[in-house]
Amino acid sequence: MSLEKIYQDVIDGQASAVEAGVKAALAEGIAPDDILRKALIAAMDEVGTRFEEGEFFVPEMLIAARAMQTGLGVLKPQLVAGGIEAAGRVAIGTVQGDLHDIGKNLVAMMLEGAGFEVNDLGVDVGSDAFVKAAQDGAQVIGMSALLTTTMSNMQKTIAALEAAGLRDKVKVVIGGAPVTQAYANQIGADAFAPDASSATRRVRELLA
Ligand code: B12
Repeated sequence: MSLEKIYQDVIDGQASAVEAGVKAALAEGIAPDDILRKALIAAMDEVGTRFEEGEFFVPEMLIAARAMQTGLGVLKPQLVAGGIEAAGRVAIGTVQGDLHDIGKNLVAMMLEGAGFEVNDLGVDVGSDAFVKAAQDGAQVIGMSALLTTTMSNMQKTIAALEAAGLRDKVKVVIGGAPVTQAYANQIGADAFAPDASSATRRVRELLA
């Protein structure tokens, strides 16, 4: 099974072909990380480019995203294998107004794989729900945003944590395509990570 075939099937939104392709690639011994990066994530990048260029519209983006999620589902056991000790408690969600969850799900999976207990709050998560998660014992709050228009809701959550007297009790890590280290500094987040594997590293560092 070639990675190019899986890549193309994601772009074409062929979920069952992606499922079969990922299974075949794993059976052939192709590294899960290569399948993830070179086929699934690379395809979503291409979908984003086509959307920007006006070649793809929301429906195409949506069916490609479904195909990607199907592939991720097959990879999940491989990505989370090996986690044993409870390394800490993380609550993660996509901020209010934002429905993108593929990246957030991937970060959640990698954290689980690294032994963290993950409370996935889902998408369109308001400040109150993040505050509640911190009150319920999360040591780290992870926020994802894919839209420049929803990024500012990260800052709102940080303000809400401060208002609830919780800011010094939890660490805040942020990510998502438009988010940068500079933005994290600007809003007073404790860490930023550009991808799921570095997210795990950063969360480990925060709790060390
Ligand atoms: C798939 C997709 C969709 C799907 C989402 C399906 C789903 N279940 O997630 C659908 C079709 C629903 C969608 C809708 C929209 N989308 Co859209 N979408 C995308 C697309 C193509 C891919 C995103 C993706 O999944 N990437 C793959 C994952 C793995 O990458 P990632 O999310 O960046 O995550 C990684 C890192 O960022 C990081 N990370 C992510 N989260 C976190 C969290 C933490 C704590 C940490 C540490 C790290 C981290 O780690 C992840 C793994 O490595 C992007 C283009 C792109 N290249 O980003 C556009 C894009 C994000 N969408 C865009 C737009 C405009 C929209 C819409 C407004 C379109 C419309 N007119 O309706 C709507 C908004 C809906 C809403 N309210 O949220 C724009 C945003 C432009 C902007 N600057 O704001 C983009 C960039 C496309 C473009 N090039 O124009 N979209």
